[in-house]
Amino acid sequence: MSDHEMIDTQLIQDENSKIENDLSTDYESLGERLERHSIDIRAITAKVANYAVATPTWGVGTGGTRFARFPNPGEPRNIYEKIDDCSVIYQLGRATPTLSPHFPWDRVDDPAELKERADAYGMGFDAVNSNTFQDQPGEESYKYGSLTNASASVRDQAVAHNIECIELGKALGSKALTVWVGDGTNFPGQQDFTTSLERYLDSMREVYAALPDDWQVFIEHKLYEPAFYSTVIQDWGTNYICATELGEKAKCLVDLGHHAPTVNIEMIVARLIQFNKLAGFHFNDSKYGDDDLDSGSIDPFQLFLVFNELVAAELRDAPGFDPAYMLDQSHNVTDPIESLINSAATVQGSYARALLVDRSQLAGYQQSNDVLMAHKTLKLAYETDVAPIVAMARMQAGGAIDPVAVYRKAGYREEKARQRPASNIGSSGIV
Ligand code: LRH
Ligand code: MN
Repeated sequence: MSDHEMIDTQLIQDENSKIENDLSTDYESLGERLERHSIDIRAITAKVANYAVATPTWGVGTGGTRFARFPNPGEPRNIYEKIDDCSVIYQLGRATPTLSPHFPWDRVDDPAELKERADAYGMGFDAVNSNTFQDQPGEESYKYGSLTNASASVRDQAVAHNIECIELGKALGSKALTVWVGDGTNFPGQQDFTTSLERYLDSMREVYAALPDDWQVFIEHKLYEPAFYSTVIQDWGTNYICATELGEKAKCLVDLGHHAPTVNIEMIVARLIQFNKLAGFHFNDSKYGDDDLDSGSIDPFQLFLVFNELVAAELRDAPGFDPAYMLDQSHNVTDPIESLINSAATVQGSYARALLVDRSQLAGYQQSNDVLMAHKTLKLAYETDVAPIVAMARMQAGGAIDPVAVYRKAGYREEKARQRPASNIGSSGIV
């Protein structure tokens, strides 16, 4: 085992050899079935193998709510241990070669050290995330907002933080900054809607001006929380207006949990693609609010319908279509590593299913208003068990056919529990 692999590669090979024949049998029989629909399973597998989603560094710690957080044993205590844990997700699942860091949670004196640590695992950095939703010692408070705060000095502080994140991201090789602000109000009358958005745009124009030429800024909208009456960037419409106002380097990031339960998110995705403003995604799932549950765990059909729009855009080579894919989940009751391995595979599976849609047949039924057959064409792809494709892509990339089983067999969590003494039991909050 080299010092750059946390799981013994021999163990992965040994465990794969026990189930490889079953996988080949399942894969070949699925291949025959797809061939009857003139679909080449190997072409689909190659596309799935190239599909990547970033892990959130804040996702490998145990998540919590405002009521409590119940830390797992062997929690990562700093960004270096978080990168180690993310490398296990990549080594076993082979779908997550990049990390999305969050500052100041992941701030270190020399960001080059972080790059070195990730490089050693063959990993890189996706978008960096700023944080003007928590106060820092010795700084002005964001209690009444950050980029939209009535106080110019607080707004300047928030702008400076975002520019610092760009500098940290440059040192990591990142090419994008994600800006989510919790700014909003809890009472009607607390702030003027128009003034708040004007302040937001003025602040973001300064952040935008600091972007290197080859960078982008991802604006993340959210319906509510921490504000409970109004949120300045509350929906995709406001997000789109701001991204358009700022310029072509500004695009709209869709966090699946940031919409009211009944919202048609796949249609929002289609709109943002049509107008070349789709930045990418924070994948997770939810039933009520921003629950940050595992992707596809509550509404896998919605995730498939989102990928149906993405694959349609990919196949028609939609102008400027190059979304960033990231997970953004909070793991309150599972082992975060297991959840992230599983969620990355679930997202890959949604992509695989969307690739199986017979698009010329679908277009024909849509043109002839054969409603039922149009819907059945989508459902046929959705109801196809693509697990053999995702597992084959994983195995061929050197990963584990059954990554969670190998993770457990390796005893990684137990080993980390020995190495990493438990910290801050009983605290609350998402991280
Ligand atoms: C806000 C959000 C945002 C992150 C935070 C951890 O709810 O989705 O993307 O900064 O979670
Ligand atoms: Mn998010």
